[in-house]
Amino acid sequence: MSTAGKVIKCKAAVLWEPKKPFSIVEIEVAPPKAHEVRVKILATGICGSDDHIVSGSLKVNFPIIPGHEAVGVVESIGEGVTCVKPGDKVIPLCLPQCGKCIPCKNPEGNLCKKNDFVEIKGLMYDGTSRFSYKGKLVHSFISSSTFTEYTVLHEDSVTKIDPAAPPEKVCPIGCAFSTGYGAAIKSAKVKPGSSCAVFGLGGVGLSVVMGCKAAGASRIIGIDINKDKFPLAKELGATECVNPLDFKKPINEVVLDMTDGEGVDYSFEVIGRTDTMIAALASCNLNYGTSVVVGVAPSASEITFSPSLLFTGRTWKGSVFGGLKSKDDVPKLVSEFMAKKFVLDPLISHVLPFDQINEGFELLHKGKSIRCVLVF
Ligand code: PAD
Ligand code: ZN
Ligand code: ZN
Repeated sequence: MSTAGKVIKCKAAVLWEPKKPFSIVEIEVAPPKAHEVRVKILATGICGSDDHIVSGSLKVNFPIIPGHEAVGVVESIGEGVTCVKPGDKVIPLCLPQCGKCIPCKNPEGNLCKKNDFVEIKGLMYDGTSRFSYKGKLVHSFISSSTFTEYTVLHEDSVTKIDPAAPPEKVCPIGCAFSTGYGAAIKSAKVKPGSSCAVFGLGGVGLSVVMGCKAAGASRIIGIDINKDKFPLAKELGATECVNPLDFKKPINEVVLDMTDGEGVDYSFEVIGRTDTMIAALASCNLNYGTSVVVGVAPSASEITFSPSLLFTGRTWKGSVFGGLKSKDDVPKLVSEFMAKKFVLDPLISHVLPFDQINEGFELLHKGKSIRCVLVF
């Protein structure tokens, strides 16, 4: 029996407040309105950004259904949707691409005006939600919400992918991989033969390492306080790894020592801490170095730093979704993965049934997982 046009009751992991476990409850998912798409989620990864909601460092509206790195299949479409049809395999886009706004039209831009990144409202474009629990509104997260059996996306926030792509393997393309790989290739434009330092070797940081390697960097220094991350970082392209806890001096001085006082050509902060953002900046060459902020710092945080860090010529920039155009680039990356141009398997450390979402977050907190993928 078709579910199109009807409310679907399904399981979802709802967070009622920060610092509490998810509760798996039966929610109601309204049918898609015009230009919206209802998607059945097949697999979803747990990202550091989801954990920022759990820890309370990211300001969002509660109750909320987090999750934004996933693969699903279109269940039904609203009026006027032409980009996908029921049965299509898709990746939800946490960063939309409407194709019409100024950043979308600018070849260097990707922060579509329809984004829910800058001020996270957790609502559809019309200011309502398609999720409810016992009549109470439940918010979505960055245009996606994938910790649920069914979600509703605006057509700007969904892209069709190769139907043969294995869901639990390609879901990191929905966030971690695109963010990290793009940060190296598109945002930093890492050059062949250059040196790089990657602060934080989680799913996103390891994807930066892969991007630096693909761009031809000759030296890639991996930095993490959890040395268990080092073997995989080396397998994926890090030429050496250092643990800041092993040194008495600040990590940026360690990086300078490792590079004859010059610093690296490119550094990346992929943790989400203000102190490591400054350390990453100070680790790159004082004249022509570029430092890219990928990590999401706590909502209320601010940075104080000496302007001399920039005065000498450094470039300091941020990168959202790796600077990529989500709707255009995600299907291309899936095709490249299918053509074996890069690997994703090493990023997926655990696959768990959706019901074990709290165990998945525990693995992340204990530093044991890279990407834990939840399957339905
Ligand atoms: P993760 O928690 O898997 O990885 C973070 C890593 O940082 C872990 O390996 C930690 O051990 C390490 N770490 C923690 N503290 C320190 C420290 N003081 N010094 C060195 N290493 C440390 O997270 P992730 O890889 O999923 O995400 C990383 C960040 O990227 C996080 O802040 C997330 O919100 C952000 C992100 N940004 C975008 C974007 O578009 N800019 C997209 C996705 C994720
Ligand atoms: Zn993410
Ligand atoms: Zn746009």
